[in-house]
Amino acid sequence: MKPHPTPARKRYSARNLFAAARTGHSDWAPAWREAEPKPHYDVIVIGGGGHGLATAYYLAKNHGITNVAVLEAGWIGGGNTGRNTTIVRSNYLYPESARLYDFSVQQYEQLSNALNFNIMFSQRGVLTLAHSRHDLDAQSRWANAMLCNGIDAELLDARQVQALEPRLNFSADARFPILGGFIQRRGGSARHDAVAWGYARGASAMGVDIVQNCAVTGFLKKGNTVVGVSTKRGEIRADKVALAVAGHSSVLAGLAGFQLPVTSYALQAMVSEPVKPVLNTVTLSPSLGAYWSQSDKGEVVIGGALDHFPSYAQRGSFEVMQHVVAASVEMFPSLGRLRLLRQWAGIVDVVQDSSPIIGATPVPGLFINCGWGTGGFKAIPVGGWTLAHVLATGRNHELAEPFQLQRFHTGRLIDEAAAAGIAH
Ligand code: FAD
Ligand code: PYC
Repeated sequence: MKPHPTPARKRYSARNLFAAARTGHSDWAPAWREAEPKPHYDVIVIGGGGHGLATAYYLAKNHGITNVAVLEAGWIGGGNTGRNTTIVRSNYLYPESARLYDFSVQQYEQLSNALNFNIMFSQRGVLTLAHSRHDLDAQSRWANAMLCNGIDAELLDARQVQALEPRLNFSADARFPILGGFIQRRGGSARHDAVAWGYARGASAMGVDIVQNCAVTGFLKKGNTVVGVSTKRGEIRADKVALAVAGHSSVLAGLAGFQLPVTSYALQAMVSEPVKPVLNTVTLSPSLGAYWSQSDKGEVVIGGALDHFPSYAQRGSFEVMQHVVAASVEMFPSLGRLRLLRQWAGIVDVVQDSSPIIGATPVPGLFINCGWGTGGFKAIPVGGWTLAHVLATGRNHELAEPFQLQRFHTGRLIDEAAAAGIAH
């Protein structure tokens, strides 16, 4: 075979880029090893989304446990991690959530360095709009709670919001007038694929096996204890097994023999054709059920609320799409001239109090990270960190202690529905 030209000698015209795509990148080192499953591991993590990959990475990095496999039914990052709108923020209401999510934002602030992989973290500020007197009152309570929890928050009047986002609709006859809002300036967005790929590369370099196209179809048990999994590629044994399968948590829990307080819904998003920079922040209108940001490529990223019925179909309903597009044109009239490029959905697992579950399950040997609903991308570092901690030490990480499944027996729920960017 003719050797591939080295990048130094190669001319990158569109023609030879297409040629490279056809012939394969023979001079391009894969970022992680494509592993064959071994018969036994110390830990199996089911689900190669951000949370599963981060769990494997922190098992190796923080605890020196490298005999680990991540088993992914499809391709890594192909679930919600690669389908989300990448908002990162820690503007939650209760101290337990503030600690959890802000730890995650702090990890995001250093993640490109830690992984030596550019995750394109951009702290452009997360702006929440107020359209009524009640919105203003609720947001001042929200921002004050954040300040009490040591999280940055600034209340803004209408003039300050307009200075930040001049394309918002401030006309006198606007259907949803903007009276003000609040901003978390440390919030922003990151490149979703890069987060998955960065953790995968880091974990793989430390010895973790990443096995794609390996759906888990059942659990191997000794008595009631999980001692491994059956997969489409055979049985694999392990001392401990962890679930990080957003969208399918109740399905896998059912296979293992317990129930979760989880309902699964489709959540959709869409992007416009790319344009020059037009949006400065990540802007959310919880009252309208829509939000907007602009990707580094220039696409306007637009999202909305959950579909109103439980579903495992990875497509959003037209009804929600229509509502979100109408809200977008109302709030940013100039967006009305853009064409939509793509629309898609992911399946999110929603828990009654809109907070996650991280820790042991009722089945010995089996642990879980689930229930992030519409908001778990921002939590990938802390979800992985705390799940790795309980797998490695047998004790809950202090950040995860309030987020045990047990809370549905004790009644100590942490109701964050009002602080979810998009209510769930
Ligand atoms: P996933 O990335 O879904 O990974 C789970 C993996 O498990 C999948 O790859 C799946 O294939 C695999 N799996 C399932 N069953 C099996 C099996 N039997 N065997 C093996 N593997 C299996 N969050 C934010 O913080 N900010 C946002 O702006 C935001 N926007 C969103 C917008 C949309 C449209 C959607 C859908 C979600 C959004 N989220 C957001 C939520 C966020 O995407 C998720 O909470 C997060 O990605 C969950 O990560 P995960 O690793 O747990 O799950
Ligand atoms: O978690 O910030 C978030 C969010 C907004 C929209 C979807 N998720």
